[in-house]
Amino acid sequence: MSTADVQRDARDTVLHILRTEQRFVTVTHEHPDGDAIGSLVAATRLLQAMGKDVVAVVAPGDLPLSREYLALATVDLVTAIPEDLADRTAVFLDCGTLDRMPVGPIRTDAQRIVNIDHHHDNTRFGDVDFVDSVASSTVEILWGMFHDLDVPLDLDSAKALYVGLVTDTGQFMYENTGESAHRMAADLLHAGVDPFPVYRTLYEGVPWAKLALLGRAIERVRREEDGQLTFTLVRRADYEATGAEDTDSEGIIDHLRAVSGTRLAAVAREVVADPGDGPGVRTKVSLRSSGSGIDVSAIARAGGGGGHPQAAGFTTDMGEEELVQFLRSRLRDAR
Ligand SMILES: [Mn+2]
Repeated sequence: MSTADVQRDARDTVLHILRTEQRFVTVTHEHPDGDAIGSLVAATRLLQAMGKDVVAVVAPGDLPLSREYLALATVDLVTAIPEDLADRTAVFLDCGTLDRMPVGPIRTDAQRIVNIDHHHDNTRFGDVDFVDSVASSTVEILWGMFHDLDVPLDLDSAKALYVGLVTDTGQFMYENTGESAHRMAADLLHAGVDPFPVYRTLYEGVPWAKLALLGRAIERVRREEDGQLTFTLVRRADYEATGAEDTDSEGIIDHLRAVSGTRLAAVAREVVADPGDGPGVRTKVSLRSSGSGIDVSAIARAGGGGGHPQAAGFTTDMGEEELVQFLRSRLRDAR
């Protein structure tokens, strides 16, 4: 079978399961971004509209949602795993690997796993995997499913889909933005989404602490390999000094990526390790390519993570110097 046939088969199988099964649990990846929350909420609403019994589960550490996404919580997001998990189909959304889904028992104890995602390096961990790496976002796949399943788009679902679309396409600026993403946007506006308030909520109303954190990160930028690598490290001390939260580091990388000459942008930020990983601080590294042909997901995989060719990340115990040397050598190899 051709890849297109395999894709169509997987899609049909997923649609069949969504139509015929009655009980579901929906989940997404840890530290959910706009596409993760958007696809979780939209998938839950889609199933509810079809009369299904569906429980949307998030990790305790992921509630409350960050400020930008609070308005999307138009379904109950719970941290308790349903007791009848063994009778429920788990729908994983926007999860490239099982490791990214923090609610352990759902990986092992659900009746079956349906994996809906757009990461090209998705590990295909599901009983059914619908991975469409051409889609800009997981919400774009779900948008298609509303149409395939003849479920009318209500305003709250459209808003959830829109937030996922806007965030995963970098406001329609990344390379994953195609005709389909714009058609989807038009359809969501037709369903009643008002883009300006969404933009305001996502990108304005910026807490001062976030801008102060950006200032410290920019001050510490390093330009390596003749400016082809633009790197910064956000330390715990920066969060403490500014009063910023972990999620306030989002967006710093776009400033680095935009610098002339940059082929690889990297933001490392120190995070307090999960209790299960022992005491101490680990470093999360986000990578972006400037569209210059570097596959940053390959670099991320070499560091133990994953992602998309243009946007990826990994978590490491490397210190700053070791990390910069790692990125420099990977950048040289990518030439
Ligand atoms: Mn995504």
